[in-house]
Amino acid sequence: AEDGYELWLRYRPLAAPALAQLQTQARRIVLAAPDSPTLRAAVAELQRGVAGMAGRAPALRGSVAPGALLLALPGRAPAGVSVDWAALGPEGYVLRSLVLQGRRVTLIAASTDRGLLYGSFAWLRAAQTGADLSRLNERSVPKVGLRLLNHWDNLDRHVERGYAGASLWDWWRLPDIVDARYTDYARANASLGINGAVLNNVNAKADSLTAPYLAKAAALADVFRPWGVKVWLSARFSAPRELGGLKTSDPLDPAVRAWWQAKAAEIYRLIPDFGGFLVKANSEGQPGPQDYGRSHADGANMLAEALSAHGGVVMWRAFVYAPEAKDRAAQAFDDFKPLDGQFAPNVIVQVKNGPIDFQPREPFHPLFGAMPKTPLALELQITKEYLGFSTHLVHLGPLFEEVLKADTHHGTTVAGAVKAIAGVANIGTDRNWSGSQFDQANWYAFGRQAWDPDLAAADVAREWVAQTFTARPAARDAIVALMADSREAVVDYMTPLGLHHLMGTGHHYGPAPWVDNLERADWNPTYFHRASRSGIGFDRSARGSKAVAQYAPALARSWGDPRTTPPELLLWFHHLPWDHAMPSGRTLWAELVARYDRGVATVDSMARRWAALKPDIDPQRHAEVTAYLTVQAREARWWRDACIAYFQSVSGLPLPAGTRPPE
Ligand code: GCW
Repeated sequence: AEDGYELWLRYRPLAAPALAQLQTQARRIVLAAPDSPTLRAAVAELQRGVAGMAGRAPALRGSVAPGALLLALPGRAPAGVSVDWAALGPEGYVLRSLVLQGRRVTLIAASTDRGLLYGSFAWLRAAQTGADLSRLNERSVPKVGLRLLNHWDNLDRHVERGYAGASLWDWWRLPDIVDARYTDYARANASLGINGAVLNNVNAKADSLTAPYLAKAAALADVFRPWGVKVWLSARFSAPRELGGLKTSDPLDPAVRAWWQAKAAEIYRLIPDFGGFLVKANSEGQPGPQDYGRSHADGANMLAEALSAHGGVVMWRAFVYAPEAKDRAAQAFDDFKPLDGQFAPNVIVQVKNGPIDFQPREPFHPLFGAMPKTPLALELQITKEYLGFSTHLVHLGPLFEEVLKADTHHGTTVAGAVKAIAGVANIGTDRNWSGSQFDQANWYAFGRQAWDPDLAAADVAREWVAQTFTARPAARDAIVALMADSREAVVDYMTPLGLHHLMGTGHHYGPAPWVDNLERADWNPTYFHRASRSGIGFDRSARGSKAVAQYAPALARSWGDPRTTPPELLLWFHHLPWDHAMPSGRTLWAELVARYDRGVATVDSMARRWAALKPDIDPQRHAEVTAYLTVQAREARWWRDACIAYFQSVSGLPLPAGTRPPE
């Protein structure tokens, strides 16, 4: 059945002439490298892929012959192979068609087993996407060394903000029962170059650090290891008190430090390549160093000390906001920027892409580029907490691209300013892993764009479509276009023009711009949009919260003035009268309504274009996507009509001339 279980590793039979080409290019596999679990994984994957696409698996042979796939490490490569091995680093690879002693072969070369694994997946990707396998010449080196999934998975298998079933990790049956699905999970990640997974929720339970759970985590680590995926854990800061029976978890207390050191040693005995801890501290009620009057740096450094002897890393999250802050968007910068230079070398400060919380559109977070002495991680959300869950078709590649390539004006892009990229996973026990077919593309885009932030989202989407739905150019490109349009559509029908956080309380699904009575003011949609009789928007300019001054001077200047702020961010930074003149010639009010309408129209067009693709897609997946698009078209209207009606009730303005009344 075409249920999507195989993700982008489908390896369906190729048609002529691609079939003949693959058969000539993959007649045997030759290893110029010592045997290892990772190489066995690579060879098994190549055999599986070729068997699927060409009907016959190439055997592993000792000698080079025409049509060989030659996997080579430095010092083992046959004469005639010249590769700049050092430039490949620990993960890069080369794919090259070449003639070796008169035989045409394909070289997959890397400095490490893991590089060969990534190169093997790249070759399979080339085969699945219809590349000319006789003329390969590709060299790829990841630009960011740590590329992690963050699972917000609880130990009871509920996934916080998860819309794809339960947690994959069957804690009850582990460590003795090891589901084959864990291997498929690791394969999928390896195919994208994802090299780490934080198994448990950042809203962590101390239990995950107890001996029984560590044994379970170790069993997963054993499965993931050949595929180059390291296990990490979220650590609860109060664990010394909760588990160790200590009176305190004060990071400067010697007994607390000793507890964490012993805990780290225990973990590394079980998981020698353990990645490290991810920590959410003093954020949304989680315990942290501030409970003891200590700083984020004190807390992070104490854990870093415990991990450093083992080569481990602390990812310390910067997602903090207190009810007292006058602008929630400004707080992380205010708290963390002064700590620049105070963190231990194995601490990475993990910053969400934007200063609020994974909205359909945010400006990039002002900490990027602003903490030159501190390694930073970029945290993206693959699960679509604020973008219609797994029900709405929203492709995140363009959102990821926007933030990765954003110029911080501190001399680097956001991608250039980070040492790690983390994605909050959208994976669960659903047969299709991600809750919907198209949500698989968000996992895919995350991995590929984290590996190479310079990639264009559309190119990555094209690869994904070719490997999943169809490689036929016309249909493939129609799907890619639909995916590309989907991101701006959700911005338009939920939160256009820089509006943010208008979603229903708690669950964050559907519109609720009217909510103004939550226990914390900074959770209310009215806090964010500030609509009144006179205008709308959050003033973060010099006249308002001044948060715009957290950006580099050139940006602070242009975003500090409504005339030079792009319409996409206008109401993020400014509070403006309803009749403010927009570049389109419309008033702000008319522009807002036009954008909501445009969002609905785009979803309708996506549904029409998908319907026209029926002959190109298998019935099961075509019907599944159609059903979701029907919901999305209805809910885009719900968003538009509720928001416009609410803003009208506040502004007292009539609908702009020419606006269709709600259906
Ligand atoms: O996006 C918000 C979510 C919380 C989440 C928190 C965070 C894990 O609503 O569910 O908690 O952010 O990122 O810590």
